[in-house]
Formats: sequence, structure tokens, C-alpha cells
Amino acid sequence: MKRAFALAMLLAAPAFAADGDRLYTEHCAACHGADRLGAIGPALLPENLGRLKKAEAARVIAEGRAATRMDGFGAKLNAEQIAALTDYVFSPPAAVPDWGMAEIEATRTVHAEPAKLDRPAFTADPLNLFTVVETGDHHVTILDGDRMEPVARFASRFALHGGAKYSPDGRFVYLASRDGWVSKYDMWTGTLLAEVRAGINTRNVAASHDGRYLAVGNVLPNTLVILDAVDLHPMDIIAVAGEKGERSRVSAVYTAPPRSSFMVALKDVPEMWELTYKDGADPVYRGFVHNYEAGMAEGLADNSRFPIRRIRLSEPLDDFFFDLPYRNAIGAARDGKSGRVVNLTTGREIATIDLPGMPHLGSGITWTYQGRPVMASPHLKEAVVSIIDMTTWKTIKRLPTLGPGFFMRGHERSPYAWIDVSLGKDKDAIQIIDTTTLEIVKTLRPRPGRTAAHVEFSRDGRFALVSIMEDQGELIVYDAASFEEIKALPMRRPSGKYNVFNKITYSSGTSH
Ligand code: DHE
Repeated sequence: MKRAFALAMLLAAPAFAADGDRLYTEHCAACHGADRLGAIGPALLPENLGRLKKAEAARVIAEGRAATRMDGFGAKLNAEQIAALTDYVFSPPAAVPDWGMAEIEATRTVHAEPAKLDRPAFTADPLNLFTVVETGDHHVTILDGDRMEPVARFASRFALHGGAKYSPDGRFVYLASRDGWVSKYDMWTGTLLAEVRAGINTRNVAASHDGRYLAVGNVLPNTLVILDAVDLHPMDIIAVAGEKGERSRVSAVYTAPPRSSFMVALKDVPEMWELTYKDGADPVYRGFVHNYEAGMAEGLADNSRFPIRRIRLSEPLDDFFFDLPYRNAIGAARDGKSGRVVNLTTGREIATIDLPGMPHLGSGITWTYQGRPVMASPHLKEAVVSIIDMTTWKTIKRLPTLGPGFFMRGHERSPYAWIDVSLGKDKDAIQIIDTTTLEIVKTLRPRPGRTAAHVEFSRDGRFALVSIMEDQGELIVYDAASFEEIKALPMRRPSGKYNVFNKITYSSGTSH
């Protein structure tokens, strides 16, 4: 009660009474950078703080942040000064900082070359390893998926977000942080190999299926950065803008293996981009990249050594799911009411899907139901899973759940799809859908009262791993057929886990 009051006072204090800029230089710049771009501490710019409420930011300044080097300043600064500092870090900088080739290259470090090995340094099936991202204390655990035992654990950059991406053989894993750091680890030795800061505020990283390139989608600045997957050196920076030059944030970048391309979702303009990385790319792309005028006429961007195709949309779509052959993209605006199907061969929208309630298409999965391919997606704002026939693009079922949820998982060898409902009041529940009847057959409450979210199957589909997404959390291993708990491992807010085999084979039940 006392603390809540103190916090309210902090927020009510007149921010203008103290000089945020000066206080920042004095107390924060050493760790967070004079330009607020981050140093040993994370970047403190509005885009990077987007998920933090002002009251929480003020509390962190006053009390510090557990499990980090951020000490509390409550003894040194009064309420007015803390309010001024909070306002300052939530205000945009006078100019968008430069983050070009030189700045990116200057952050790049190659820590080690991969050891000459033809198998992991430990005894484990290299294709049944999991990367577990623990955002509670910013660490990554490599888990042996046969014994369900950790084989390595190491510190990560602050606030990793998005799925782990693997090299085609599953040996190397790439992880991105919200502050733009991309790190490359050797799964077989648990070694950090290289790091680079590809953006100031980043959405995610995608890895080409041939193991050669990474694409990093940024919000700040508005760029798409292509890195060499071997040593992370920046190969290309593409300014992201619509046809009339209007700048756009990148929402996400995805790999489309059968197309040898990266698909790019843009937040602010009604376009999606396809960037091809195929050698000697088909003439339709090659021709245009060398011919700016013709390229623009045909809707191809021309600012990259990698040919880019603009696909015009009727409105911006910022969250995508793809059918397995990558012939169609299913997109939705996060705040929209319907989804669109975009045929990637013709570059045309071919259907509208009934999808209210903020579908989270990036978490969608697909399976065969009564001989037809269906896709299913949870919703961020509605207690429902939408199941859509991918031949007619009609919603065949809106399956009510206990609450809105983030993630969904299935596996080729399991008849069940697992969802969390972590955005509602039943955040401690995991629900299991029978993919043959489209009914919920089981509701688990792994740890009553504690948030359960993000499921991933083992390579063979026999086990389902569930996160207790709390600071002192757990990773719980379930028998995926009997739904019995097999094992629990303590973990620090395990936000996501990624099985090597399921990822590198682009399993229909997992995110790609
Ligand atoms: Fe995520 C993946 C966007 C909030 C945990 N999230 C993704 C991806 C996108 C995305 C585009 C796919 C990228 C990839 O894997 O390459 N996430 C967003 C948002 O727009 C949203 C709603 C708001 C935001 O803050 O950006 C959001 N996400 C969250 C969280 O609050 C979560 C639960 C905790 C956190 O750590 O931030 C969260 N997002 C995740 C995880 C994945 C993810 C664990 C990987 C899922 C997977 O299985 O592949």
C-alpha cells in the first residue's frame, strides 16, 4: 500500500521541475550510453521501452531491477527527479540516430571460430536439442531433449525476443534481442561465436534455409539488414519505404524456403516485400534489379543487391502465416477485423478471411483435417481459436477457449494441438485440442495461479514442454499422449523453447 502510494506520488510529481537531460547524463549515461542507445545497460528510447509502463519504469529507476546490474536510485534522487528522468527516457531523441554500415560493423565481434567437430562435444542427439530462452535473468539453456537435462547455460543479451533460428544442420543458433543484438552460438559446444548490433530496436531475425544469410527487421531505424550468417558481417542495409518514399517500420521478417526468399511484413505501408537470396535469381527478379526504371514500374524496389519485389496490398498487414508450399501468405493487421490471403505467385489478394479479435497469425499452425489442409490461430484479444479451411479460406470453426492466448503448437506425430490462454484470467491453464474432432479434450493447470505459456514438442512428438513463465519459473515436460507430467526443471522465466529438428524441418506444428 505504502509502495503504491509512493509510486503514485512519483508519477504525479511535476516532471518539468527537474532537468531530465542533465540527470540522465549524470546518473544513467555511463551504463545506457550518452545517446540512450544502450551500452552495458539496454537502450532507453521510447521504441525500446514500448512494453514498459511509465509507472514501472519509475519503479525500476527508484528500486532497481533484480538479476541485472541496474541499482535503485531511490536514495539519490527525489520523486520529482525520478519523474523527470522517466519523462526524459520516454521522449524521442531530437534526431533518429544513424545506424548504418559503419555503426553496425563497429559493434561486430567474432569471439571464436567453431571447433572442428562432426558431433556435439556432449553425448546427445544433436537434432533433439532445445534452445530455451530464459528472460528472467537473460540466459539461454541448451537442453538435451532425450534426457531432458540441460547441457549448457550461458548469458544472453538483454531481452531476447522471437524464435531461435538455426543453421540448416542445426549446429548454430541465432538469437535477436529487442535492442538489435544478433548473437550466434555453437549448440554443440555451448560457445558464443559472434555478435553484432544490427539495429537500435529490432523486431526479429530470420535465417535463410541455405544457411548463408540472416535478415534482421528493424523498427529503429526503418531498415532491413542482411548479415552474412558465417561471421555476421553486414552485407546490405535496405531503407524500408513505400513506393512514394514513405518510411515504414518492419513488423517481422520470415524465411520462405521453397522460394529462396525472405518475406517482409511492413507496419506502416500497404505492401509486403519479397527479397530473394537465390544465386542467379530467376530473370524476373534479376532483370529488374539492374534496371531501376523498369523495376519501379513493375513494383520492384531497387535499393538492394538482393532483388526485392514489392507486393501491393489493400491495407498494411503486419502479421503473417504461410501455407507449407509458401504459395499463399495469410496476413492480418494487428488492429484489423479480417485477414487477407495474398497469392505469392501473382502478388494479388485472393480472399478475405473472417478474423476479428486480433489473430496472432505468427503463432499459427497447420494440419490436415478431413483430407483438407487447415490452419489455426489463437487471438490476442478474444477467447477463441480460429480454424480455417485453406482450400476455401472459410472459417470452419471458432473454438471457444478459456481466454485469449499467445502461442499454439502441434506435431506431425501427435493428434493434439496445445494452446496457452495466458492473456486472460485463466493464465495458468493450457488447453489441448483434438485435431481430428476440433474439440478441447483436456485443460491442464500445471501450477495453479502461475502463468503457463509456450509449448514445444520434442523431435519425435512424444513430449510437450510447457513454460511456467514466471521469474522463478519452470519448464515442465509432459507426456504428449497421456498428458502426465514427467519432469520439471527450474528456469528463470523461460519465454520460449525451440527444438532443433522441428525447426530445421519446418514442422507444420511449429513457428518458422
Ligand atoms: Fe512476441 C515471437 C511480435 C509480445 C514472446 N513475437 C514473435 C514474433 C513476432 C512477435 C513478430 C515472430 C518473430 C520470430 O519468431 O522470428 N510479440 C510481438 C508483438 O508484436 C507483441 C504482441 C508486442 C511486442 O512487445 O512486440 C509481442 N512476445 C511478446 C511478449 O510479451 C512475449 C510473451 C514475452 C517477451 O519476451 O516479449 C513474447 N514472441 C515471444 C516468443 C516468440 C515471439 C517466445 C517466439 C515464438 C515461437 O515459438 O516462435
